[in-house]
Amino acid sequence: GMRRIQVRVTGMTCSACTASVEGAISTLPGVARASVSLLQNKAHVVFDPSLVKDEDIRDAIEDAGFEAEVLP
Ligand code: 9UX
Repeated sequence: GMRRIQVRVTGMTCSACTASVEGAISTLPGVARASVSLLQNKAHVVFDPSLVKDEDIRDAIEDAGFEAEVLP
């Protein structure tokens, strides 16, 4: 089945930042949906855990230049 997580994302200051985080997550295999809130400093991601792991999502956000922490 699909897994959904929330990720705390810090360092986003404008809507282009949120777009770039969404883009970075969306290109990963197995990601069905990625939405990022600038006001909440959070990403919601729905994905197939057989294709991509929590850590891969965190790493993609960090590679895009932001700090990321998967929330419990
Ligand atoms: Mo504009 Mo958001 O440079 O970093 S994309 S503030």
